[in-house]
Amino acid sequence: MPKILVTGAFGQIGSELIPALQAKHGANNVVAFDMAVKPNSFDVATEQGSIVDLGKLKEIIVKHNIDTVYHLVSILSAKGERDPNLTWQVNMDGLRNILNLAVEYKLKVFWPSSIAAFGPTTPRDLTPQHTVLEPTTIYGITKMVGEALCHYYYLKFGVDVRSMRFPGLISWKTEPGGGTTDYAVAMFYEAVKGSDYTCFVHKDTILPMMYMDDAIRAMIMLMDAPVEKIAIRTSYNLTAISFSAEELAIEINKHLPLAVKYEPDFRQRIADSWPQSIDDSAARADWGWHHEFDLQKMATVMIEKLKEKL
Ligand code: VAH
Repeated sequence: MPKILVTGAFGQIGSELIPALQAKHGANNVVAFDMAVKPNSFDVATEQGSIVDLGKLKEIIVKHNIDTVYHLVSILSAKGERDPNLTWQVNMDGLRNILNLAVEYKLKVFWPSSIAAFGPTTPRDLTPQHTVLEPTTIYGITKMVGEALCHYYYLKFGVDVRSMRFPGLISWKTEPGGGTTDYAVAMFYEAVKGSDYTCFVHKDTILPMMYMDDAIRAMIMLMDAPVEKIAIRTSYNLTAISFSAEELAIEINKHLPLAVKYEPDFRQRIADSWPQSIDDSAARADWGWHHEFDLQKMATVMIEKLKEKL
């Protein structure tokens, strides 16, 4: 059984990845690492600290005999624009710490990149696996450089680091924080609360999105794939569904009344710099990726789950 460390454990992805890893590998084989205090809803061994604290990370890896890391800590795109230096420090120094520890302790690493690694000069429709990476947000820059760094550590030190470029992730358990794609989650929350919603991107804004269950399955599939199937060591394109903000509002309206006003702010420019749809045929061919949630199925489950939660 692997002994797994999840960093950024109580964020949007971590809070769903932890129970999935515990179910697969045993509750005691997963250790959570986060700056935040463990929420009561989690039953998992927890270490609190900062991702830039190399000494602390080392201590945890030795103490728990860690051999696998899902490194999820990240400041997202919108929040990142408020403090580019901090974003660089957390996203880049954090990743470099994990990669250096991977060399020292022979760790297998998962690290999420994002479609934010792309920029306005990237082809926006069916964005190819190998294409222009000229991101215009600091978050996107940390993803672009992070991909190159993962590739480098694989080539130079043989680190088994695996990565995928996530689209916007939609989930009900823990809200995202500070991302540009957060509007898609917020729309569901407001609909279930019976409130109106003011959307910070234009109604015609189309972005690639994915339901969290698909994202969790993708991470576990990628990490389980035999090593010879992993041909890409920068980061795999990955996608599920693309829809506009208005198409999402219409879909939610089939279940619940929701009045949406569109008042684009600085996040519009970020959204406009990203692809609208992604070619993820390499992930499908190399390790069998396929998505299960389309817009209808995702909307139905999101509303059902949020009704229970709220
Ligand atoms: C963000 N959710 O909005 C992230 C994501 C594709 C976007 O990486 O910043």
